Amino acid sequence: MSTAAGAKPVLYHNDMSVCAAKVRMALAEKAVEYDGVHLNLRAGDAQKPDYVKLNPNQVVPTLVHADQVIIESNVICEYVDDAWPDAPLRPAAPADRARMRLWMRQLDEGVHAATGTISSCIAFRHQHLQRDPAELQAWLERMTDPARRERTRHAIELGVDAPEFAPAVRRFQKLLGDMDTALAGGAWLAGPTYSLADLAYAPYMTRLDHLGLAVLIDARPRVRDWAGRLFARPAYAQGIAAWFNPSYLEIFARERAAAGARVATIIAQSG
Ligand SMILES: N[C@@H](CCC(=O)N[C@@H](CS)C(=O)NCC(=O)O)C(=O)O
Repeated sequence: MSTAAGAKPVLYHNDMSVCAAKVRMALAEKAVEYDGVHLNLRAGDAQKPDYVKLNPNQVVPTLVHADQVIIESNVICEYVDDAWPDAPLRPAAPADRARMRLWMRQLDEGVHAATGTISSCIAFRHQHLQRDPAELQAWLERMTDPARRERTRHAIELGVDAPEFAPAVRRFQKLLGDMDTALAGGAWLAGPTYSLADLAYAPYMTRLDHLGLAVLIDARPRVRDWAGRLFARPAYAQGIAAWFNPSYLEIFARERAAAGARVATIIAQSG
């Protein structure tokens, strides 16, 4: 299949990165073969000069295909759909396609940052706290985005007491409420057809589950049913579930009960 679009692509990614998982699922939907370069984010691989030349934002994923470097997971997903057009992942109807883009855009406009916050506050902080403090400090200093540096620092130092934690949980409450409304009007987020909008949210729904926030999904039968259909796709197994890192699953399992109690309080308070 990959030969249809010429050269075999190279994906710079990370097993547990939600943005990278999204792109792996898109590639799996298209049965595109690729060479993967796995980055160890905790070791600062995304900050190394050779990688920064490809991705100046110091993040995964990056797709290199036919000498072209494509960054930003949503952009990469659309690129994949353009470069391997069989089995389209974008709706044909213009209004559905516009809705698809609005869903994807929300990820860039707050939902991804909220995911980083809840992931770091509940789980990833425990990985960071085991690092050499000077090395951790240097890693934070090298982050080019000051907002990301600030919220990461708070998450590591304060956990679920970080000022960003409750707003991040509330952002997910709003998101899932909006999903519930959308799914009342069609089987998939952008309308009657499965699209990049659905695929893009698959790793985020998984992260909620891993972090003990599945209650937000389970409280909404339409969202629960949609997530079930999403998780049942072979591309989900191939692009996402196959990459679960056992050491991360162990941290999620250890930390999510305490976090669940805090989340329940935040949900109760926001009524
Ligand atoms: N807007 C970017 C966000 C990418 C992003 O934040 N990636 C995270 C992993 S999900 C990352 O690489 N973080 C770098 C690090 O933790 O060092 C995209 O959609 O590609």
